[in-house]
Amino acid sequence: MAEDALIVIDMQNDFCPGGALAVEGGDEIVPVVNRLTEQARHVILTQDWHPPGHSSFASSHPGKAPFETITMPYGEQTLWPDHCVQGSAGADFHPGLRWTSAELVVRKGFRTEVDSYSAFFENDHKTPTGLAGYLRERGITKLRLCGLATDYCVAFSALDAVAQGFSASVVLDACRGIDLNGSLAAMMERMRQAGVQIV
Ligand code: VGL
Ligand code: ZN
Repeated sequence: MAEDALIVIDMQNDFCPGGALAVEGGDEIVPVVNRLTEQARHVILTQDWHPPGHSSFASSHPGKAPFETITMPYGEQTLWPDHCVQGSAGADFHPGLRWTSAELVVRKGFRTEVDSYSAFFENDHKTPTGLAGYLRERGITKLRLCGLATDYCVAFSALDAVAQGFSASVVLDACRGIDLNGSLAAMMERMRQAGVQIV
């Protein structure tokens, strides 16, 4: 039987106001996400989980500042402030998030040399997280996505979901974006073109 799941992306302290890579209004969506979680049959969370000195941190590249771009062996990479360091309070889920019912937490970005926005593949678009196989084995075919940030981890997860043959809808009320150099409009358009439903 076809099953559906809610994928809650990176609802972590560092992406909320006061955090290292705060997304405006990131904390406002917590009650909305909690409501979706209550309604969902299956709940899966992702957790951005970087080792200290991760290659996506501007601090790992002398002379570079956060939000600049560098070329990595796998392509362009935006540099970020140090965030979601493994085991730090910033990497914890927002304290108001109700995630007891979650069946799986997918950690990503834990390899020093490659960043990972998507819940499915790292930014080399080759290294899988294992999520697609997990969902297939469990007969889950329909995904709803929410969380932070709309134009990075949520969008890349939704794009990979449809590319992997899942149906994907993004619940915009339960997302907030970073919007770096027009990234929000650009990623919304890419999602629409790819067949991601925006609700
Ligand atoms: C994210 C930038 C860096 C996200 C994660 O969750 O959207 N963005 N790491
Ligand atoms: Zn990150």
